[in-house]
Amino acid sequence: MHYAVSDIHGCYELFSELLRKISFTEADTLFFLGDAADRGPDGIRVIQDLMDRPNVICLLGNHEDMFRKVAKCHGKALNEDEQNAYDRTFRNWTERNGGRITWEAYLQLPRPRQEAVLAWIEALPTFYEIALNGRAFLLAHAGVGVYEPEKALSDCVLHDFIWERMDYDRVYYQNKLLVTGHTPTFFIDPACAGRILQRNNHIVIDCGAVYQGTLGCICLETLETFYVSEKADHSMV
Ligand SMILES: [Mn+2]
Repeated sequence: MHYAVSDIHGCYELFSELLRKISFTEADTLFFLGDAADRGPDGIRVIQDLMDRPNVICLLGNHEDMFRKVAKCHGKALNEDEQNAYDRTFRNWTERNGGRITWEAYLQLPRPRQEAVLAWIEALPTFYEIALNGRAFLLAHAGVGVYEPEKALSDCVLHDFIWERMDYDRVYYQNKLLVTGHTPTFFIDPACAGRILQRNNHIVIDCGAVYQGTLGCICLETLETFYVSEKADHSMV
């Protein structure tokens, strides 16, 4: 079976529990839609777990993008413009997006492992298309950006795939299901808090694990949903 999960945000224990819940084996494939780390406690552990699994296909999230921008330039000689851009990204990531805990854990890794993590992030694709059981899926961390009729994938820029909020009231593609994370479903519709949202050919799978303690997952063949929850809420870091 093929499953999709996103926005683990360092919740390693929840992720492990989810894999047990779906009885994930080497015969299955998991799509991970980005934002493995930040805010939650064990981001580097989540990333290394994902790296070590041959049957997990990971996509780039905005948090991986901030991470790579910082890690790539760290310790390098930068000119003034590069230094300013680095400082801005570093502050945005570590102060506003919960990246400090990830960065500190990354710096504890042996150098070759740091390089392997960075190389893994650099190789992440921004979207993935697959057809299963007669349904076409387009998977991306945030989506394909602001709705425009006839907008082609080739018209999308990086920001669309990893940052932009989509319009979930609109059908973007008549014959394709858009599977995305990035925006917790409670933010789109409070009635969907902690649940995967399916409407208008959107499947939004970020159940806000790091905010509300529920990690969701969907089987793409059956559209069956699975959830694991913590007892206590996480506080935002
Ligand atoms: Mn995101």
